[in-house]
Amino acid sequence: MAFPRNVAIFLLHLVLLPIAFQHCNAKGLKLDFYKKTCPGAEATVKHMMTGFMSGAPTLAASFLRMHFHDCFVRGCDGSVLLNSTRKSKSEKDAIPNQTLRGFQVIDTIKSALEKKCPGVVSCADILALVARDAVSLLNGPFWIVPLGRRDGRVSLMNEALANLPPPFANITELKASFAAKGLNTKDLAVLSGGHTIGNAHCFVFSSRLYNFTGKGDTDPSLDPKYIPFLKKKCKPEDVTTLVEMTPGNFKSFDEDYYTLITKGRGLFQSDAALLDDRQTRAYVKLQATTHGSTFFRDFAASMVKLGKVGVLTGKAGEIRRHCALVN
Ligand code: HEM
Ligand SMILES: *[C@@H]1O[C@H](CO)[C@@H](O)[C@H](O)[C@H]1NC(C)=O
Ligand SMILES: *[C@@H]1O[C@H](CO)[C@@H](O)[C@H](O)[C@H]1NC(C)=O
Ligand SMILES: *[C@@H]1O[C@H](CO)[C@@H](O)[C@H](O)[C@H]1NC(C)=O
Ligand SMILES: CC(=O)N[C@H]1CO[C@H](CO)[C@@H](O)[C@@H]1O
Repeated sequence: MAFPRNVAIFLLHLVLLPIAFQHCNAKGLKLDFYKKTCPGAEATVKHMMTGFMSGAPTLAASFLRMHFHDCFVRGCDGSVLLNSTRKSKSEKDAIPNQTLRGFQVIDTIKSALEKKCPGVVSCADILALVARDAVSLLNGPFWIVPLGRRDGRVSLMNEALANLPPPFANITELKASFAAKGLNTKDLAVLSGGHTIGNAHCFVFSSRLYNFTGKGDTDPSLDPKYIPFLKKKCKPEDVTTLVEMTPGNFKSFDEDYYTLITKGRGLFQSDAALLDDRQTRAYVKLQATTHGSTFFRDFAASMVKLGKVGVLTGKAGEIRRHCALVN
């Protein structure tokens, strides 16, 4: 008697599971999510971003990185924007986040949208739009952002440390870190190209210059001709100086990141590591030798994928009134 019933349940699962998964994949995000509830929301973000970017163009890089950090910790749920409370330290207080900038800009855009349509547009969606606008305003690619993310209520410092790959990660660790978010090896090669804009602090990579294996040595994978340039900028104990990711060109979104990597001039070990895997190396070489023939298209596609990682939709989470505080 039990046998056919188990079989029936098993078969039911076979039929229902793929449907459930399809639903999960779509995640309930939609292209015109705010069309009725907050028309013009996207245009407002774009308009305000254009203003902010003309005053402080270096913030663009921080917004792109912020969206990445948001999505890798608890999914793209705005958790990176929450302040610590008396009881618990939030993601903002984790080491990788100490260098994020521009939170006030997000708060300003949020208050404008709250005036326009209170309690409707999530902080997680604002961040996804701001990252897109930041890249396209630096003459990078444009992509359509599926919307409808809701905001999480939890943000934990230790989860940021556990989920964000460190700059000294090797290729195996990087691939595993991306795979854990449903992103493949190509996404890793493509999204690492985000390092075509912005700056890094000397302390992030200075061990590669001064003490790579604890013997006062340099990283052999770093172009020896590049080392004097970096040493001149970064003294051993420097904790404040910024170095351009792609010197001379860090404000333009283009394929020069890949060209530098082929020359052994990636700033972090995680950048150089892209040469240690057949697939990522092939991607780096392709973009370097074809002036980024597919980079923009690929970046747009991988950003849309990144923006869907672990999103809250429907009735999950909330729409925060202030991006730094849960309701
Ligand atoms: C693959 C693993 C990655 C590692 C290990 C990594 C690590 C880092 C580190 C350590 C910094 C320097 C922060 C500082 O010193 O201020 C940085 C900067 C940056 N990262 Fe990444 N990152 C990774 C992937 C990504 C991805 C996927 C994106 C976006 C698509 C991204 C975008 C950026 C940007 C734009 C900056 C410059 C930020 C600024 O100028 O303020 N990174 N990254
Ligand atoms: C969040 O924290 C920042 C930095 O500590 C502070 O400037 C800001 O006022 C806080 N925001 C809120 C809404 O409490
Ligand atoms: C990468 O790092 C992990 C852990 O730190 C180590 O076990 C592994 O051997 C390394 N892989 C490579 C390819 O270097
Ligand atoms: C280099 O690293 C080793 C091991 O971590 C440490 O003992 C040594 O003091 C470092 N040297 C310098 C010059 O920082
Ligand atoms: C932007 C931000 O909130 N940065 C914080 C990162 O963490 C340190 C302490 O660990 C804080 O002092 C910063 O304010």
